[in-house]
Amino acid sequence: MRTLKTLLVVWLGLTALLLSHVPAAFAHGERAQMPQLRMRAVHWIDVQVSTAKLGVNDIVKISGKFMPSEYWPHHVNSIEDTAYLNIGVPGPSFVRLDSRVNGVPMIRSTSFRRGELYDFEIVLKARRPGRYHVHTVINVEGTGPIIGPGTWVEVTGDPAAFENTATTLLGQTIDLENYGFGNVKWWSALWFAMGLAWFVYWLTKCPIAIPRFKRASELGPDADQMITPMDRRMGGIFLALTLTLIAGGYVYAQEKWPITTPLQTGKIDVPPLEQPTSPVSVRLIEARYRIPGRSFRLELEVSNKGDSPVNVGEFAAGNLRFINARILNVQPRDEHDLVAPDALRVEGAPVAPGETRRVVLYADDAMWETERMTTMIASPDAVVAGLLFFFDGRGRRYMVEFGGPMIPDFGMVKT
Ligand SMILES: [Cu+2]
Repeated sequence: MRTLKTLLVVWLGLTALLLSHVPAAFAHGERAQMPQLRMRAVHWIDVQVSTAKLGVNDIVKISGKFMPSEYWPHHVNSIEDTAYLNIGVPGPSFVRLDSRVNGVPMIRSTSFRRGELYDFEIVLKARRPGRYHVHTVINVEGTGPIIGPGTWVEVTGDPAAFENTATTLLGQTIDLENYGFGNVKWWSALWFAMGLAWFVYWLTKCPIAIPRFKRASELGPDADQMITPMDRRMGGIFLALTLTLIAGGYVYAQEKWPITTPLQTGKIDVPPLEQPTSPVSVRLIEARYRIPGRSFRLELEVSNKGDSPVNVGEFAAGNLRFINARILNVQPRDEHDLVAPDALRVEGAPVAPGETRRVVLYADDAMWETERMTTMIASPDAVVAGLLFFFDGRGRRYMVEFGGPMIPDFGMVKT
């Protein structure tokens, strides 16, 4: 027994020691999501955050485009069923004033079609000071949150100065920070008091709790004798009081607020954006991930039906962006922006007008490892997808999605 106690004390001490040395965690789960889900769910494009620093009550707008992948994994519920555009931040640090997809208000859920392009804008008002990693999110029913790129946003100022008023359809201005809070407190206290009174009444009885249960089990069908006429009377009083409070509360609310509208839970339709037909088409010949080099190699057949030669400027997959520095200059916005400004090597391009040729891409960067994308090699469904951004001689951009099986390369066999 003594040894056991000593062991327990040592174990508790060690646990406390370990816990006290855990470094502060800044990520909040974006890396925990399966890489296939990140690569094959939603492609986020040109996401902009209007400001990285603002005061309490100030507005920040998050806008951009997204495209649900054609390669959406079939083992999870589809974005074509029920989806909701959202923002992922820790705690109630902002309030959302407006969110729109292709101009349609996103108060309700909707569905998005795979392979289509959508424009979004979300308007937030800063509520609490702090530094937040703000992510776009699409919640898909049955699948969970599909997380978009994150940006650090710093909020300064006095939290007490926060204002959040709204005008109702009847023209009344209300403060959403505390509207109806008095009612919530009063009703909670009342029901708590009722419950407590009921509990205290039965505490005065003898025997109570487990001895009473034992006694009732012993008596079997005769256990009803334990209930006195006084118990029945108290039960009746409590029942009448409860029903009166419920009915009275209902009548009072009807009198005081005769006009109410129910919360809207229906679905709303969003027509996708018109997409111009792209002159560039792509067929994936082979995707390979070379583990020792953290190198993703894509072999593609690219056809150019346009009038100007095209080259690949960017390859984006799972919120990681690999840039071909010869074509594009993109720098990370902050220390956690997943952009590799010079990590895309292109062989076999540009592709001349009317030409179809083999193009090989190498996206080599430690981000594959640090963002935990490499666990895709452990998946029984190792299909990858991503977006390629082609640019022609006149600076026009064409987006093309590709997808297909990925072969891991352990660096053991010379190919
Ligand atoms: Cu984050």
